[in-house]
Amino acid sequence: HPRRITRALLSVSDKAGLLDFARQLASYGVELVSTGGTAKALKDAGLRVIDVAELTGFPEMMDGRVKTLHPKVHGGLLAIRGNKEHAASMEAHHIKPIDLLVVNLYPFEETVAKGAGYDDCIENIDIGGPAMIRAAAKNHHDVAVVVDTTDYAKVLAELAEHSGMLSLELRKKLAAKAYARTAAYDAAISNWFAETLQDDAPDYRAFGGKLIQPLRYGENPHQTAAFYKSPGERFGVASARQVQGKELSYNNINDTDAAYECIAEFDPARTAACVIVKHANPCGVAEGDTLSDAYVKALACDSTSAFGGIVALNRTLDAEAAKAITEIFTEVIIAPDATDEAIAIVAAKKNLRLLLAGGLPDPRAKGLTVKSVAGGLLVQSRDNAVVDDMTLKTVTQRAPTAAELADLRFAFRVAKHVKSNTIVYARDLATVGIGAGQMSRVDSARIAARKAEDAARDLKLSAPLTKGSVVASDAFFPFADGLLVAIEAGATAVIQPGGSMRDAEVIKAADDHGIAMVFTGTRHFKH
Ligand code: 93A
Repeated sequence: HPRRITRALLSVSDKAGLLDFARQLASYGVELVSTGGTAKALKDAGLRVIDVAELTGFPEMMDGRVKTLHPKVHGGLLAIRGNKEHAASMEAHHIKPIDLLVVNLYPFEETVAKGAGYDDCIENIDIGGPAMIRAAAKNHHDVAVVVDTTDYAKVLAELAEHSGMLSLELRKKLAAKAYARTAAYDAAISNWFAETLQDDAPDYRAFGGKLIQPLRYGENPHQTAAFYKSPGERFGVASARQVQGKELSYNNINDTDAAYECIAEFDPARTAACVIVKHANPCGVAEGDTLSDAYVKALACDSTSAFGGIVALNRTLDAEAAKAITEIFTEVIIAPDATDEAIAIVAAKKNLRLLLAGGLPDPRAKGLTVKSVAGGLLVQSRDNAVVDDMTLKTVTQRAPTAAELADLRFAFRVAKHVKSNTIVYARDLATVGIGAGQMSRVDSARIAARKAEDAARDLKLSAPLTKGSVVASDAFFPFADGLLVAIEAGATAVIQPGGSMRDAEVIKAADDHGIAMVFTGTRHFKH
């Protein structure tokens, strides 16, 4: 079904390549119809053009808001060629067929990107353009639609090959691209609205995003991968600047994200803090007087796992911290900023990636997270619950001491960023045992306690640091067994959401051992 092009409607905001393209169309005897600015450009170049106003019998009006929204345009695009009724309507209403539509839209995305104001953005929402594009694409059996200036050459090549005609195959491909364009355009508008409204209603199109870089491979070398930036994120890993080091891998980015989201929980105005991540789970987290102090405490939790880890800091990386971190093999350091001296110290490790994010993400910010499942996407609002905003309810006879309470808050803050089932032991504002990703909570409690024993051996301590620690659980204890493991390991206070059918049994176990327990009422599952 090749189709001859007798009449083309051109209406483009981006006039790149327009004149050459139109000139070539004219050389095939194509009649050119065009809107204001486009028509002017064509006329100035000496081409014969029919103004769309002449075609419709209406002037372009309302600041151009209404120029092509007319049955003479849409009838010409939508009429089925060879259909008698359609032909009769065309004749009755003097509608001429339009066989080729060339449109690119008002630059909405660019207008938003350059920080334009509300009214300017609204005015750059193209209505007539998408309407024509969708009409022409629907009628691709008879009409060709070009929405991308880089497709001009393809169209001209076919016109040359088929002496002024375009193939059905090309028309279909152009139609598919046309709908992709209008879909992306509307997604950009809807995202912009959502941003101005601070709305977090799940909309997976928000993840269409912008390609940052293709990655060498995915989670494994036989998988392909790429890194996209979603609109609106400011201080996350996707907008961080890489100062030095090897190219980031898929796993590096995933782990760095986990580390940076976790470190963002620690307000830099209150304390220095460090998070070390391995395989997307923290293996050591600590607050400290300085970043280097926090790093040393975080490292002590599980120095074996920290090898080849990701280190995230909540303050400007200084020389002292840079020295401490570069003593062992580290894959990535991420911080809001770094001093020149620190950058020079890190530079000695050529492969070590240093990322500067410019700031910390807001842990309370709304936003969306997405996860793929076979054939679909799961979208949810971000877990922006912060323990400082929770009302902690003491449910045991003994209330936690002030020191225990500080550690409980710390442990629950960390637990939010550990894969479930999560058990975190903490002492003196540092993790001393982390149990992550187990299928049973009791196993997480055991593993975390055992890791603390290993650390005690490494550090030549007389007892594991879980003795006299506090413990956090990301979700309720379904039975007392997990809690009993923690008590046996030496925990003296517990923080957990509560809400189990067996809360009474769990509370009793705590009371029997003189343990203080608080409920947060908020769960931090992370799967
Ligand atoms: O304001 S509109 O939505 N109303 C319309 O009827 C209309 N028709 C085409 N914008 C409309 N257009 C757009 O005008 C096209 O999509 C194109 O981006 C632009 C071209 O305008 P000009 O030819 O005046 O430069």
